[in-house]
Amino acid sequence: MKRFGTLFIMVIMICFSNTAIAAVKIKLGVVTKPGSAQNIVAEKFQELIEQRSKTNIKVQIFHSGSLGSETEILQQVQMNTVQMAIVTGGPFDTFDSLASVINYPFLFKNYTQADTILDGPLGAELLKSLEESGFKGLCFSENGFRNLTNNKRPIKRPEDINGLKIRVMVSPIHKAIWQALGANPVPMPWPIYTELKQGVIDGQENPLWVMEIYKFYEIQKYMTLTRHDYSYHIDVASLQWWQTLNAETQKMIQEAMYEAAVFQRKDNRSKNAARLKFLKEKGMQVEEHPDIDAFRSRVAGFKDMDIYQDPKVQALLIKILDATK
Ligand code: EAX
Repeated sequence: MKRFGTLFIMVIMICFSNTAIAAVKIKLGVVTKPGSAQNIVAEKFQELIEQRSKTNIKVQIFHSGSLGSETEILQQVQMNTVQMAIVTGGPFDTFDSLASVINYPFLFKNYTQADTILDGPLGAELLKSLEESGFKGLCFSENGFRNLTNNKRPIKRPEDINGLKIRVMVSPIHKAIWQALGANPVPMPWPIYTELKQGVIDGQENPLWVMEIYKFYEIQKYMTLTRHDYSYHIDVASLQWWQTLNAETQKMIQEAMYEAAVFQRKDNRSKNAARLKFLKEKGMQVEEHPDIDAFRSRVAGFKDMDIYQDPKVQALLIKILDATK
């Protein structure tokens, strides 16, 4: 009877240690400032997880570059000095070449395709692969489709871009895209307002919310709706840290982050029409119907590029290209 009692207590203890939500403090990094897509995900996640864990889990958001560039944030996540981050797809492809697949130009034609692929098994393949570089990939949120702005001239066709100095993310594939489009691409970490203002660069490309939140309408006259790239964020945790959490805590974090991501994507999409109107009212001259076929044909041979020759990368690219035909 006594032995049975001890066993019973042990079983109860094991159950509790496996189900209790760990008391943890999470440092979460984003490079952008409040109001930005990344911050909306971060704040929603903080709200959900603190509520559900009854504040056992506390989140401190480090934003506006207080932890350095996106590359530097990712390095801190690898070392577990920062536990979580919402980071734009661009800088990821220097950590895991599989990320360059999603940065492929004109890959997703619409949001449904993006959601289906990224929330499905192909997205899961990329998230899993990140473990090799020390990240626990949780899910995807979004910047949105990227558009070109510049301060020199209206752009309708790739020829109009010739020689423009366009800032690109620190990503080999983004650099290659703008080289192929005839620009002089300048890789540079975020933020870039000062460089645009001083004319160190002529233009940049980003989704509409960036032009509004970062007030690019003050310093960029022309915008072209090129939608050349669906810009995603990967919402990650430090793998080293993740492995210290019990299953129940992991599950709660995973679910809260996914809900935050879905909330943010919807929020972002619902605001685009108003943003376009706002930017025009602020005086931006917008080319809404550029010659997209001409842009596409400049990057048509991209799957033969060196970046995509690694068999693992090529295999994922072919699967996604097939699924997005
Ligand atoms: O989200 O570096 C970039 O162009 C990103 O899109 C930026 O972090 C805004």
